[in-house]
Amino acid sequence: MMNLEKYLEVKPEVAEAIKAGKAVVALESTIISHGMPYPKNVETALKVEQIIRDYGAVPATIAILGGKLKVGLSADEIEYLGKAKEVVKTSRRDIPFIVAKKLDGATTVASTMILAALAGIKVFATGGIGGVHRGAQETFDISADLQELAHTNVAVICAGAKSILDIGLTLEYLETNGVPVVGYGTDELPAFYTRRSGFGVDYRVDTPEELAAALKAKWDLGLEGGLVVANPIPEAYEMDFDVINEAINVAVLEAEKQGIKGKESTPFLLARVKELTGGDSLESNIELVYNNAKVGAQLAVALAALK
Ligand code: PSU
Ligand code: MN
Repeated sequence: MMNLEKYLEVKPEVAEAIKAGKAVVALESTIISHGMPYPKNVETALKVEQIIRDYGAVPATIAILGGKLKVGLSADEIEYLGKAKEVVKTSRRDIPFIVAKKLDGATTVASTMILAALAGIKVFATGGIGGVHRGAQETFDISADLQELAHTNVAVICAGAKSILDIGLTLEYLETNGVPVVGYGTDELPAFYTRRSGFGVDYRVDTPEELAAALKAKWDLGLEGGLVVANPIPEAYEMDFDVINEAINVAVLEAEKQGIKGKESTPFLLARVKELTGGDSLESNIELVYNNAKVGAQLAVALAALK
């Protein structure tokens, strides 16, 4: 690609690891700026990086700072992102404008995948992906994350699909776009706060090595696109199915009444669900991200061993 250095700044530790074929895990920043409140967001982001190191991989938190595409942030930069008020939630369509205007952008799953792929990172761990929203038949609210998964070669480890989404339609959309949905140690798709959703996954894997072998085959064969690894929240942190779904139902109705749409929709729902559960959902959210960081690091290590 032409003149990539003009735009892209890869942290030296991350660049060296990529060059040496070592395990690297990408992390997103919308979860920091729009997904969790300060200071929990910063604490969580730093601990996620530590977990990835503990499991033998190098973390690369991704964001846009002053228009620079940053792959790998310092602790100070993470703190800055967690506090700053003017950080723009940045998906694929926003990248050119955030860059040209030299603004700060927090990357979503879609844009984190794009920057990870530009830098040569294959594994990305987060909490939840965007998807087909409830009522999308009317609103057309389908996250750009799903199209990115269709085209960009990065595996995304998440805790399944949140029921702020229409889980069934999200799975249909992924199927149409050739994106495998894999259960990590489960035959059932987890629903973020809960280990169960009532929906099955396409494939179950029980080890990072199995997953790495499938990814290698996918990309060796030129089957472009990503893969969703759905890793259930640890039992100890699981929420009560009815409590969380009641909160989500209330939040979805409020969003509809208040006419919340477009990119505001997901952050609104996340914040309301947190309020309605008295903060319980935030604790669960943090724990499932840690669990995904661990599996992400294990997968990155297994993939590196295959090369
Ligand atoms: N789901 C979560 N937490 C999050 C997000 C989703 O549980 O922080 C964020 C991710 O960055 C995801 C984005 O990529 O929301 C999706 O937003 P949208 O639906 O506007 O595409
Ligand atoms: Mn949307």
